[in-house]
Amino acid sequence: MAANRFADRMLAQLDELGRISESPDFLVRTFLVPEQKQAHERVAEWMREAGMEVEHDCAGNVVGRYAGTDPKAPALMTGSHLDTVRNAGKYDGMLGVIAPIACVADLHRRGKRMPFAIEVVGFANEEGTRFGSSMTGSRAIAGTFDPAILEVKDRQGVSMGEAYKSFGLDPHKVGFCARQPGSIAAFVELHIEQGPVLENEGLALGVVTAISGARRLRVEITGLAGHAGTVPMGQRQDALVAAAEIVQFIEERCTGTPTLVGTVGMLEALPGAMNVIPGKAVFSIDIRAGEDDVRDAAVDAVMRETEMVCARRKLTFTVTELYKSTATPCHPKLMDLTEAAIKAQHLPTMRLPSGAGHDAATLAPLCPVAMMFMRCTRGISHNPLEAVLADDVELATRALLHFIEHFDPAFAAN
Ligand code: HGY
Ligand code: MN
Ligand code: MN
Repeated sequence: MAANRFADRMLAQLDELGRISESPDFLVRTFLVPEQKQAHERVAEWMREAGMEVEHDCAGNVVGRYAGTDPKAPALMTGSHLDTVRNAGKYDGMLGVIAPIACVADLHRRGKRMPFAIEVVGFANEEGTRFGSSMTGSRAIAGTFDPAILEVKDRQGVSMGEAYKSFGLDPHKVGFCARQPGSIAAFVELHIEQGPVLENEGLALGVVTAISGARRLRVEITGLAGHAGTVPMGQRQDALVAAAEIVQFIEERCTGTPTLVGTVGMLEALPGAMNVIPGKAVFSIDIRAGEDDVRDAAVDAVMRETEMVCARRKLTFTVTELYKSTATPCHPKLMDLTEAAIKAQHLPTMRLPSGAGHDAATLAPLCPVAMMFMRCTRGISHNPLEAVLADDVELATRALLHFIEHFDPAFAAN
């Protein structure tokens, strides 16, 4: 067991954040809700205690900055997201914010400054749980925020723009927190693997090679609501049965191709009564792959199938693309530094791709990126059973601190 410099306090902080939820029954902390403010303010306190200047930026991120000795040097940015899915675990995202705060606190305690500033970001809306559209906070910082997304509405019909106003932020200023190219030397993110590979290999930490690109769409199929008892089976325009055919097709089309995955996470039959033939079906599609062309070919196939099913059943449909990210490679020299940082903890390691999306991928247009994965128990995530080992948390934080203390902002040129 590694002596405990970091893990005990970090696990207590993660437990505390895990209790800040919109539901008393499970962890859910979405976007532009009071619980986001509560969590961000708590994180801001920990950032200040660690010697950082803190800002709640115009996109809703919380940003801590630990100045370096050379104010002209580009900063090293690190962090992850503070929002969650519904019925979430308490390490997905939050670990990657609490760990760098612990690293900076350690530098601060030693009175050490790096030649570059360190920025720790708690990103808003990485998951997209409330509006479907995700990565808002990191897109804003990367300078790729699309204001059209402000029109997207949540299940209550509240648009993201209105939610920004209710939260106390000006929706027209979300893009103002974009960083100047060259001002950030690199971004590194510590995150649980959310899969079983490290645990199966008996490894605590891994080096991420690339982050899969995802596409998220919302499909709305319209048929004809009718009486469940009187309309003969051959004369129905049942939107839900059509959706079911398409869901089945998605599984078939996405099975058997390495790194290609397809998921329907949300499906709603409307009007939603037991004795009414669904006149409308609304469902989500999430398709990802390590290569964009593999993913896009699958999306195209699903769209063709949707057209055929709806034509055959005399239904209409609309498709809204909510999110699209490209597959993102991590920078080779940052992968080497990540690997060296893990090996400095006297640990074996491996390199592996990320099937999950991360803020790191969104920041790639701004600067080179790296990710370090930490084992999670049975690879479970997006689930309250998400769990980690204290020893791994300790070793991951030490490795991240090693990365920070050995980082050279001019790495790409050397
Ligand atoms: O969906 C994802 O890959 C991430 O959890 N946002
Ligand atoms: Mn997640
Ligand atoms: Mn995550």
